[in-house]
Amino acid sequence: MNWKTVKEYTDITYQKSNGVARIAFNRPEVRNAFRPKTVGELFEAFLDAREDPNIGVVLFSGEGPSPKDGKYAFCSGGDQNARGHQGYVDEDGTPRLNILEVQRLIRFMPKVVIAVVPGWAVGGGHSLHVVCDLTLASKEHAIFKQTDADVTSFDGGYGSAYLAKMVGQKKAREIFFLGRNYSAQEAFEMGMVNAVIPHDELESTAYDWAQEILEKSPTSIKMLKFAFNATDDGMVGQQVFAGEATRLAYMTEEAKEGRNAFLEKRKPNFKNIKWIS
Ligand code: 1HA
Repeated sequence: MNWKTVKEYTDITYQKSNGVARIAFNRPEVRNAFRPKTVGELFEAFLDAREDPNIGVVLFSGEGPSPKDGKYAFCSGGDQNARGHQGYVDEDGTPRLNILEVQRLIRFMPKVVIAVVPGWAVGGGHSLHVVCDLTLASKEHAIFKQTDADVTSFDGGYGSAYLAKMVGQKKAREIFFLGRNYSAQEAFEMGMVNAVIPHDELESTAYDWAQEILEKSPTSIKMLKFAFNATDDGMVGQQVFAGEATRLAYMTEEAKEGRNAFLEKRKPNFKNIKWIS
């Protein structure tokens, strides 16, 4: 791993190495809770990773441990100190729920996003790991917990409904209705974690998984991600998948003929194109 910092941020770290981007919360003293500034930085970094044609996998993690008590966290959700009357508020005074935009960016980016969970994944932080394509968790320190019903801030979208697709309705309801702690092993057995990794090997294992994915065909990975999503994403899922189908169609001779005919102000000639079944 030869991480190069892409840009210095206040609330996150953002690095790249050999086809992999690594984006991590960097507020370990509050268990990596996010405020609007954090979310703005996340959005910018994820957008950059999405647009970079050399990046195929994003590792999403949390820096740590906390300088206060040595504990690790992926993310503890919205910073309750920044929570105002209508949402999370920064210096500009505008109340925001903009973490949902980051969720959508992760969900719809044509690249694999892996949640690398070194410690607490709680509330809106739990929902973020749910929306990622894969989750790798620290054997010793990862703890999964849903506090939404404790703080009256409920994720009725991917955080709950998509979680239920993952672990089943009964288990998802237990997670939200009781708000208990679950170890990495328990989360693995429920089906919401792909692998439980010794803490010291978590980052290198995540990097290895990313490299393995990068050996695959990028178009296949992209189409598969959108195919897996489509069934749960309704018309938007269809739109995203269909957009990529259109891109593939653009590469055909008939698409070039259609475009050229328009530009040359003539009728298109599709006579030589075969109707392949
Ligand atoms: O659900 C949504 C949304 C839904 C729809 C649309 C938008 C949404 C946006 C956000 C959210 C949410 O994220 S709601 C859920 C908000 N988060 C929480 O309810 C979790 C609150 N934290 C905890 O339950 C615990 O801190 C913990 C289980 C993560 C860790 O416990 P631990 O190890 O005992 O540490 P603790 O002592 O509690 O915390 C360490 C420090 O971090 C404390 O500060 P200190 O006393 O050292 O000054 C603590 O206050 C701070 N901290 C932890 N989590 C947060 C936090 N400060 C602000 N906000 C936090 N979320």
